[in-house]
Amino acid sequence: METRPLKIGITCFPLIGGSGILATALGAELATRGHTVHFFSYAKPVRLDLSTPRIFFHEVAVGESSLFPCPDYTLPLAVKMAEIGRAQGLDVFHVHYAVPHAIAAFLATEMIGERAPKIVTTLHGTDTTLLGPNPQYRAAIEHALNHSDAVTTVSESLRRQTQEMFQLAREIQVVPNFFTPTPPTKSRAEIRRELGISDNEFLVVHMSNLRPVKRIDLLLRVIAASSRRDRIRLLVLAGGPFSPYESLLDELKLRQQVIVREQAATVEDYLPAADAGLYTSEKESFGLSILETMFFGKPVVAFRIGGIPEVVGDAAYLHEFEDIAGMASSLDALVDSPDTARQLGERGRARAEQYFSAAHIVPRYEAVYREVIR
Ligand code: GMT
Repeated sequence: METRPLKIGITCFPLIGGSGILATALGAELATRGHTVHFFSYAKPVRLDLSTPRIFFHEVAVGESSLFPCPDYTLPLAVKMAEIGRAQGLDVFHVHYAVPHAIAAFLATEMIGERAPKIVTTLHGTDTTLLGPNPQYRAAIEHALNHSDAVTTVSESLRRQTQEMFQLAREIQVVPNFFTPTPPTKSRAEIRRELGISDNEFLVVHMSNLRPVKRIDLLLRVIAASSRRDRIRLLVLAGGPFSPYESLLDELKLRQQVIVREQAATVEDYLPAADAGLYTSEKESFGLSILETMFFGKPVVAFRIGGIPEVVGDAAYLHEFEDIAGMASSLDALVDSPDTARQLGERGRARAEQYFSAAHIVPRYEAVYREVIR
């Protein structure tokens, strides 16, 4: 198999969300391994460092025309991907999400014609769980998947759901997500001091974009149900507005317990201060935030849904969806026994390093690329 460095186009969403974060980290890892990576998005992905050698970013302006009923992104994206794909002789378009990215990649390769880049589509969840059942999108997603040269999902659970949802005449490979923690810039004590957390308080962290699927209502109810609630503080690192949950804070009398930091891009600056992670999503194809929490050796409490069991194995406390009392008693157990918390956290860290490090996962994507261009 040839081993020359590849030219890879990565198309992703730029916001704080697992898929964009994963795509950005993947691009950075690929570049350090000698490949050239061209990012396409409507804004610079939040964690993208443009000073990294061999990384380029192509901003795509959303199309506005008085002829259209609403702005259009897919066609300008396809045009930009075709232009750069042709000019740079890209080998692969690795698109994160079928809608609209794989559709744009399909159009771009049609425009380029012969020698067009191969298409690798990675599904992160929503294409299958939210858009798949929607008849306005389903056939387009199916078409984009069937016309990709390879399709990957981030968990076995999502692979199964995708096969059930669509008529696919193709294999799907599972390539799980990875994470590389960067060294924190502040000590645990410093961060706790800044957050106003005292030594005998137990800091629970939750990181997400707060979409409805993250079930922030349940998150707050678990804290409220804990018999150790007076010793618990909850830090929400929010990739979206917290305002819809303010009234619930008052209803549950949790205002003193909850600290919210909106748009916190660098989780490393907070995770060392935490004692546990709490995740209450009703759907989660992987749970990159959970993996990030594990990498910092913090025990995780979550629901047994989607891809979460594949990520945590036996290194977390998992409960049936909506078992608030069960989750609260797991939190209590961690508050009461720092040794248990430490051991569970260390087991999670070991599992994260063993199965979900860049060294383990990035070569699997490289193998997918080599396979499709072979
Ligand atoms: O979960 C979100 O709201 C964001 C979304 C995204 O695209 O960034 O996350 C999805 O992709 C992540 C990275 O693969 C996964 O860790 C998340 O589990 C997945 N979200 C869902 O399936 C709801």
